[in-house]
Amino acid sequence: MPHQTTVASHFDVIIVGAGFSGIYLVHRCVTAGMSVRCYERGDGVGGTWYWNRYPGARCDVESMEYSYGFDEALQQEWEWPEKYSAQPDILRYANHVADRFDVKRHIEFETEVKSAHFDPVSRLWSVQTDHAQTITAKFVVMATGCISTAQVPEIEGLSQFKGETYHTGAWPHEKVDFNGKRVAVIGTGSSGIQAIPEIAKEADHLTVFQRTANFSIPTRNAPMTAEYSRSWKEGYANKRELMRNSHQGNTRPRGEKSALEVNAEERRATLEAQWKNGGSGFLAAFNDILTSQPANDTMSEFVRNKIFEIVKDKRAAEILAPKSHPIGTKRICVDSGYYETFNRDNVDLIDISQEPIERMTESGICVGDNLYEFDTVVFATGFDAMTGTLFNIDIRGRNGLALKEKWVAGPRTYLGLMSEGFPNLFMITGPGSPSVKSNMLTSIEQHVELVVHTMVHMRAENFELIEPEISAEDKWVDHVQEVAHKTLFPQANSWYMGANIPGKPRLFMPYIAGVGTYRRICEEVVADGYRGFRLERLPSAAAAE
Ligand code: N01
Repeated sequence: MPHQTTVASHFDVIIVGAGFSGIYLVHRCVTAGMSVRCYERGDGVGGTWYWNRYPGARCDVESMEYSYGFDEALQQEWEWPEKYSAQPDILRYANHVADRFDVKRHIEFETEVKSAHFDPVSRLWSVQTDHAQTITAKFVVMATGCISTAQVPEIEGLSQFKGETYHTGAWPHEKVDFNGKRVAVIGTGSSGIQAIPEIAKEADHLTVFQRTANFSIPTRNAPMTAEYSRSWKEGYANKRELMRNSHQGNTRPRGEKSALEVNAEERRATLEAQWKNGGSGFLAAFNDILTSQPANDTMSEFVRNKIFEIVKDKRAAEILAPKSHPIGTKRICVDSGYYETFNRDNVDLIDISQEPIERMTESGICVGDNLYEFDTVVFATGFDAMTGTLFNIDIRGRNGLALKEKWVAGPRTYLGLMSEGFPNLFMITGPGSPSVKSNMLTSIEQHVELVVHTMVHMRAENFELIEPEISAEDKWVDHVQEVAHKTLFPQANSWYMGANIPGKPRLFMPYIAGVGTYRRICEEVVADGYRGFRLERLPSAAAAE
């Protein structure tokens, strides 16, 4: 992708990031007649799907749902090859959409935004990139994604390791060759669980280092059939509406019964049917899996038994069977042959829950007295989620206050959209919104449409600035926590809680009252004259009223 250089130095809107949020934002802003510039550190669009090219990378939301719904022709013409799409197909789709809506000419690729400072005198944001450009804009929209800052743990001696190292979230564009190699994978979250079966097929030997056992459900992926695709396309209008008003931004039915109100036989039959069906919808088999410990225990036990059925080596099965958290309270994983991989002769599993990786040497990884030697080490160690990417940019609002300082005890937003003290700075799927606890595409579309609607409204009404009132923000932050604490989620050391990053404040970041509920709250806020936001006109415009 050719690198473009900004000629103009002022725009109505600066967008940071050209993933699914950034692509749609550019399109909506341009359609609304705004001048817009988008900065993207990669050399192409796609965000998550641009960076996460590891073998086995695949979305766990069905493609018919994990796609834009804003344009009828687009959703009718696009053909997905599989039920759950692989990364290359999703990236192809992102490029198709960006080309179809002529978005790329508004994007400056291979350009990283380093800082964004609000100037209270000009009432503009001043944005600096790593190309030493300074650009001003009335609005800045952070379309930076929720899991976009890859986290490599600080392991003593890592830099001395002579072999190759990779992180799943920053995978090279060229194929990584594991043939004949002794490979280590550190981490067994969604990325590790997808990559491990693929790497095992190729590597001479694979050693998996597991700190926390995770629950994983078979995907049961299949090629898309014409009939299935047609059934979706004929009913898209209704289905999208259903998604927008659903709990998680998808069409998946939620179980109506408690796991405890049925007898053991019926419970097992329901879980067997869901297991056979596959996918993360497994969690929705009953309505109280994430709110009732006894209900959760029944499902956790069912999956543990499945692991014992699949994995032949009982010692490995014991290590793989999760016991440290209720099922679903860490992001549920989906896989294609994950547990089966541990039946292969060329795969070993090392439990590092009690004895962590001590250090790395030139040739490998030390745990206790053992040195394991490798040619390649793959870090599937996750991300500094939801706040990491925002903190990597020096964002300063009124009075020079840094976002990082304001959020020192955890993110503080109103509706996950804005933070007080940072006027005209929007976040797409920010902390405090359904974001990562929903179908991201549904939530992205809602936020993009809301943000653009707000900017258009401000233009029409001569408003210069918008910013949350501190009281509305405080109430929202409390509300997000209150909703989370009615569930089992806070029990797990998850990245939702910031627990995967040493020193990160522990609080539940996404809003989990449901996508439909959240949408209604936002609609009411807007209908009520942007309740909880302060809208300011220029002093001259206000005087003329
Ligand atoms: O990251 P993770 P991920 N020593 O944080 C371990 C989305 N996603 O990239 O659990 C040893 O979940 C860590 O151990 P522990 C999805 O939202 C979606 O896999 O912290 N181990 C854990 O096992 C997902 O949730 C899809 O004890 C260390 C692993 O590394 C999110 O991305 C596919 C360690 C990290 O797991 C992130 O998933 C892929 C250390 N020092 C990703 N540090 C789909 O749509 C960390 N770990 C299917």
